[in-house]
Amino acid sequence: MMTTDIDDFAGRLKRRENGGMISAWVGTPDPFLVNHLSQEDFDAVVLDMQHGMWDMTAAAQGIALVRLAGKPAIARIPVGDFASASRLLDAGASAIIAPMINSADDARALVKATKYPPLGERSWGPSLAVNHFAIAPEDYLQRANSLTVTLAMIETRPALDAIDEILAVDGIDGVFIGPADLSIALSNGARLAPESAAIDQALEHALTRARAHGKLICAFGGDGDRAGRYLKLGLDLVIAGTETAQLRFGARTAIAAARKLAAS
Ligand code: 3PY
Ligand code: MG
Repeated sequence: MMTTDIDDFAGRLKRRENGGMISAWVGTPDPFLVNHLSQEDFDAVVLDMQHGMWDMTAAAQGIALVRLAGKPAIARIPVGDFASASRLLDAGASAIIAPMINSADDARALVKATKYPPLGERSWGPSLAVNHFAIAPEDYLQRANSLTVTLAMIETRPALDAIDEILAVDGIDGVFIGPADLSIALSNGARLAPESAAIDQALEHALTRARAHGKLICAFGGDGDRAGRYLKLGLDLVIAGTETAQLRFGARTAIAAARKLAAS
């Protein structure tokens, strides 16, 4: 059976091909925007349904367009919305990022929705996924647990304290660090400081623990520099800013270049 880059997403992540992956991150619920970003040299595209405004129909269309570009689509679900995790996998998502997973119980609830037995209780109905993966339903059933990746977000104190228990849950493929929420939690609400020494320390600890469990570690980086530092540290998949940050950075850079040339 032929294996595409999308089918082998989990394997490519585990092998840390190309020094780790860089994914786009899109909150604006527009499949056409996803179509444009998918043409850039990203390894994957995240649709953010937690803080972005995606509904299920638009997300399913977005997933299709990412896949059309030959790349894996990842969806971040709203907090505790595990039912949507199953639906997004049914629509062909290659990975689910679940925010605020603070305990082994949270992690087990996530696995229940994202993995078929014996790992979980994902309900059968991969209507679009079987088309996207182009395999027979029986093959999809056998392979889905390893074709798709379940990532638990670590972004609170209880999550950091329970990171070993979370990583030990069968069916959790790895953790995804949320530096913004984690910085708010660690400062008890005093600061939004995703690029601080406290976050670096937490990240290094999480990296050590993830490796001890043989699992993946990913993180949100606010820009390219941050993403580069995370990759250098050894993370498996990183974000290099939101689509709106990248759009506005591009606009500012173009305006500044035009003004500079005009004034010279
Ligand atoms: C965080 O940094 O808290 C995130 O959830 C990344 O978007
Ligand atoms: Mg967060």
